[in-house]
Amino acid sequence: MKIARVDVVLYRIPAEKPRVDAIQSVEAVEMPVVEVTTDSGLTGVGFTYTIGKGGPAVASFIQHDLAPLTLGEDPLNTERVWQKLWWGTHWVGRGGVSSLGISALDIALWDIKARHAGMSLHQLLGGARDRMPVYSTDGGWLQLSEAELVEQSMAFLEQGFVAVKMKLGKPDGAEDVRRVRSVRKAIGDDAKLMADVNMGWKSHQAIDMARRLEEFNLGWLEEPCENDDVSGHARLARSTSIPIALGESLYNRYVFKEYIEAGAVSIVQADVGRVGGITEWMKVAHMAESFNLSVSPHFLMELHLPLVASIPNGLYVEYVPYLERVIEEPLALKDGCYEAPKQVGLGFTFDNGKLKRYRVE
Ligand code: SMN
Ligand code: MG
Repeated sequence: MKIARVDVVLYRIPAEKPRVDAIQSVEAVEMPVVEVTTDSGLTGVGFTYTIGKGGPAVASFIQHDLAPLTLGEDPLNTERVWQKLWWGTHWVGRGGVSSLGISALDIALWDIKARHAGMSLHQLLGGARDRMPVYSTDGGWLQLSEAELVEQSMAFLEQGFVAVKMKLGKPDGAEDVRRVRSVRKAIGDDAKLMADVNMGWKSHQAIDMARRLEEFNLGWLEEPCENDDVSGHARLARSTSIPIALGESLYNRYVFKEYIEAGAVSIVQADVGRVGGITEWMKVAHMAESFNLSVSPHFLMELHLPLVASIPNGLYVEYVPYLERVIEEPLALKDGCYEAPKQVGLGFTFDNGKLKRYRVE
């Protein structure tokens, strides 16, 4: 089997409600979607995403630079093709736009591999568990008033989500502490609560804030500082009992290795749309496993569900609905969990009718 054709289409899905964190407002998600067609007629779909900017650059990089490297290759040789893409564009690569582009293509190849095998991606990758617990981020955004934040956190727990996450990074740290205190008081001591700073703090500030947040029994403190600051996170991790979670802004396995080696991360949040696709995501997940660390992937719940359920060290799926509007069967929460999809392929299908209204020409 050989790759005969690669088509790329860019979509831009505007946010249906405000979502603000310490560094950005998620006004739209741009989604370059790749369809790979083989000479036997089998097709696979992959995609990546951006937070509203850079989508055209990623789509163009895929089309002009990455796609030609895949033509004529056997799509089942996912590792071989990944290496070709990585080394073929290393001069402008090793992260950012190129990692996003490689992710989209690599995901499409795994879709083909699963379809060729007649298997679900979840089982093809190991099928460690049948279902995964889901936490919600969607009631914790920074623009919410304290009263709205409390109300929405409670509402998501009442709906059955196993935990909730709230955003931190207000200009005044005392306000962050107040907001966490209010949420913790409202949801009770036993409910699981996480907090996400989206890289909003300097390292000394993070150490101070973590100390002030110790009493609230947070499940994790996410992306406290800029993601290039491995040693800052290591100092923070040594200073606090709150587990440090990060990975959504890391673009290859070597950076994860640095964090893990430095003892600077406890919850690994690799994002399959950014880290280089399923090939790289699985390497990161297994590396985390060998260090006895949990994996709780960032965003993209539809695709992360089969991935995180395929490994033994998966923790949660993150609920932030985006694809819900453009796929055929939205996920259904049951006893706080999503069931790992059994269908052949990635586990969900884009609804082209719904998708097309978001197409960028
Ligand atoms: C996040 C940021 C941007 C889009 C979706 C989600 C966030 C998270 O950092 O971890 O939920
Ligand atoms: Mg985050």
